Amino acid sequence: MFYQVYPRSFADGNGDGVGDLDGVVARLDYLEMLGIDAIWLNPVTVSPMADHGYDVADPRDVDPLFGGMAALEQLIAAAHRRGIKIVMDVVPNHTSSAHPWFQAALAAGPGSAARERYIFRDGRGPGGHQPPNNWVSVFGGPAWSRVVEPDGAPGQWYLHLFDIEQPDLNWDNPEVFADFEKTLRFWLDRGVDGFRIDVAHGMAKPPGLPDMTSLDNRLLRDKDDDPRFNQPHVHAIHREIRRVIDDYPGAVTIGEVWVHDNARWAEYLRPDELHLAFNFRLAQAGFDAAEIGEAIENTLAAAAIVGAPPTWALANHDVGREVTRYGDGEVGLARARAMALVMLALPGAAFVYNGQELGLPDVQLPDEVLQDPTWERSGHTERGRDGCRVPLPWSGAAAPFGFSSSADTWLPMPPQWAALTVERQLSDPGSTLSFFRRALQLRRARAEFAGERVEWLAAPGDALIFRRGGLVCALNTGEPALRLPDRQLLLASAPVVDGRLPGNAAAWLV
Ligand code: TEU
Repeated sequence: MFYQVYPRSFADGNGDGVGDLDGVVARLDYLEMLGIDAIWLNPVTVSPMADHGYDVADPRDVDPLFGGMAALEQLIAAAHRRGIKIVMDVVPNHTSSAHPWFQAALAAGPGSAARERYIFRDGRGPGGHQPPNNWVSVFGGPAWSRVVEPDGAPGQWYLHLFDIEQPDLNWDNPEVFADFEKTLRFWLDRGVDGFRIDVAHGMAKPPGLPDMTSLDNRLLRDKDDDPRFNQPHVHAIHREIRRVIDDYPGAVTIGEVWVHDNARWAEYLRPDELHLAFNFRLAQAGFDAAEIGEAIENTLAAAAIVGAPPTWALANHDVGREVTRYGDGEVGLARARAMALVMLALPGAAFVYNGQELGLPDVQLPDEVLQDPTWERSGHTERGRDGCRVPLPWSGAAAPFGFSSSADTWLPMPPQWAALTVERQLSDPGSTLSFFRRALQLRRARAEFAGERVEWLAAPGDALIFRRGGLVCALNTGEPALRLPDRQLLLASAPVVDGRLPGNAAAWLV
């Protein structure tokens, strides 16, 4: 059970309106009470925060915004005392443009060794005015920006698959891995238990950087025919990473692998590559029995190719919150609770995104507060990911709901969240938080939650019933109530009357 902490939004310890590591330490009792095994921390390393930490200027130090190195050391120690592991985010595909390497590359000019650490190319056409190829940035606009050379002349172009301030590293240069190895060892030596590897299907670029053949909407998504990602020689990089990780028994790697074809996705999980990889199918499925069944089957099948444990997530800081995806309001929340039971019944590793246990929805934010680079880069056509990153409500009746001592939180918190605070929900046995606590407790304690196999039982078209070990999970996505199998009810996401499960609900039976 991983719990994803988005550090900007979890809890603010120093009252600057942005969450930090002291805030996480202060809330460890809460996480312990939830019964999690590990925290995945989104990036806390030194960053100008153009992409909220995914633009790393120093991968071996903690940003002062989050409390600096001392705060992380304290968190590691305090979490370990509670038996909670800490997984950090590492970002090998790119650095920040403020990284000393990139600054040196700008200063050194074309043909220099410093430029060889990134992907600099001359432009095409007269005067080199056209970018080197037609690649687009995941956040919108071209994936190339032109620099001004030290002599003041318009110069070369550099590749950035994400923001302008996130130049892609040149992984064909051995210095790049050598430095990444230093980073991995640096954190492992300080007691970190593993890494979530950002854009783990990136890094390797195809020889000659051929044009993309299809330019249909690739904002915040890609497809398998895309030359920007999933190049075969990325696997050599993962094997090198694994050699380092194997020096630290028990350490784990979790790759962010946006590869849709099962066979190609599974390649990342071969015995000498990653331990785990995110599979986003469940997060992409609508609230529809057939779609959900298909996503589960597919995820299990993909992991089975290499005998790796499957992973499950309904939300994260990129894809948005499932309450909203399932229709928002009461219906969205009911469905999200149902899907929590489905996810937590399945074998493998489950990821809960902070606030999911409170049933938080995405927030419709006004234009003027948006911060995700996607908003600007897409020419204000894509609002970006801020709506799922609003700070967590802890207590009290008005914003900032105990998140911070400052009312000026980095994103505004909606007044309706008074009903969703941790404090309110802890005192209400019918709350989403109480429901999650119970579900997580059962998942940990009950012997029925065992076994790698999922067996499908007969169910009507708008329902799913599966057995895993001694547990049966039933999901009703339709309107009519579903007659549950004749077993003992362990937990349901909505009241079960006379053995009948209402629509938009799920149940666990033993
Ligand atoms: O995400 C990568 C990302 O943007 C994916 O959502 C994208 O759809 C995919 O890579 C396309 O293949 C990670 C982080 O989770 C995200 O927050 C960062 O903004 C991004 O990398 C850049 O570091």
